[in-house]
Amino acid sequence: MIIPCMGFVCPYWSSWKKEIRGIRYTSGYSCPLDRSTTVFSRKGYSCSLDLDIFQEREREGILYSIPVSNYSARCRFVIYAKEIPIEIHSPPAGLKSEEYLKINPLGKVPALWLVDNNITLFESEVINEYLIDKYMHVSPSFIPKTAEKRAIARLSSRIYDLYIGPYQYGLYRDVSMEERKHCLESGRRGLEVLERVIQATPFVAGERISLGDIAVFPSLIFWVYLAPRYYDWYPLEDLPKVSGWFHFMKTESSAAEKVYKEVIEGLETWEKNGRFERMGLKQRIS
Ligand SMILES: N[C@@H](CCC(=O)N[C@@H](CS)C(=O)NCC(=O)O)C(=O)O
Ligand SMILES: *[C@@H]1O[C@H](CO)[C@@H](O)[C@H](O)[C@H]1NC(C)=O
Ligand SMILES: CC(=O)N[C@H]1CO[C@H](CO)[C@@H](O)[C@@H]1O
Repeated sequence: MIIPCMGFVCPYWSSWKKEIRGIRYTSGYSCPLDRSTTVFSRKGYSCSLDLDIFQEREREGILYSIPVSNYSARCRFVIYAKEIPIEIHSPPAGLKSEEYLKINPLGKVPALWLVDNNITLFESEVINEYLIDKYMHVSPSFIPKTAEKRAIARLSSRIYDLYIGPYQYGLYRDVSMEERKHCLESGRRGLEVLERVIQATPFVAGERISLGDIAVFPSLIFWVYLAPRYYDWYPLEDLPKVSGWFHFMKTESSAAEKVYKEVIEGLETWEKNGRFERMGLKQRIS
């Protein structure tokens, strides 16, 4: 894959000086990948390079994922955005099958199997940190520029995982009215905390997309889609930063659009299969 880069937008440039095969890059900008098949054609501030890292193998691994799964969606986002050659499969024979438990002993999605060393990773945040680390040089980096912004990205993700995520089942599981009310109120408190923390300029942690955006975005689709439809309740009301950010994220990139579509289609399938009618939701609410 030849990726042409121009001027200062070249995502593969770093600002250190380097001599590559006898050519000195006096501008102070050079491609950080020093691989034998890397091709440079220099003309002012432009270069192009052959990312042979993507040609060595047909695939780097397999991500086990389910389209509606908000946690799997986090990892798909990174794979789509960086165009990493990782295949995306459903768990073979179901989440709790013997076959899948050999892949992820927790019987959950996502899980990532790596061709190279036959290692399997699970836990979405761990998989994403691995992908971001491994493919650091492939844009977008998902790494904010300062330590403080990186901390805000992690804080946003943590707030979701600890103070919003645990209540999400109240949106779509068959639970008592009381429990549902508790879930929605608790989730809303988590969203209010998020409002205090995120920058929304335009991303969670400033001007660069980060793990914080990817951790929260797929899950918020559940709240924004289901709550008004079934509970006549608007979870992002009076949260201008969170709602502005969420609506920005929907079309932020083709990766974001793809993830959004996959999760929405998953929720629509639930509706078509009568999930909410079986729960008696419509009658109970009205
Ligand atoms: N902490 C895990 C959570 C993964 C998770 O709960 N996945 C859900 C789908 S989004 C799942 O597989 N649930 C099936 C189950 O827990 O039995 C992560 O971040 O990957
Ligand atoms: C890969 O790892 C799994 C699980 O540890 C093991 O069962 C399998 O034999 C390994 N495959 C290879 C080719 O080493
Ligand atoms: C459908 C789905 O994958 N839902 C998951 C979304 O996240 C919550 C927790 O944050 C999980 O409990 C759900 O399983």
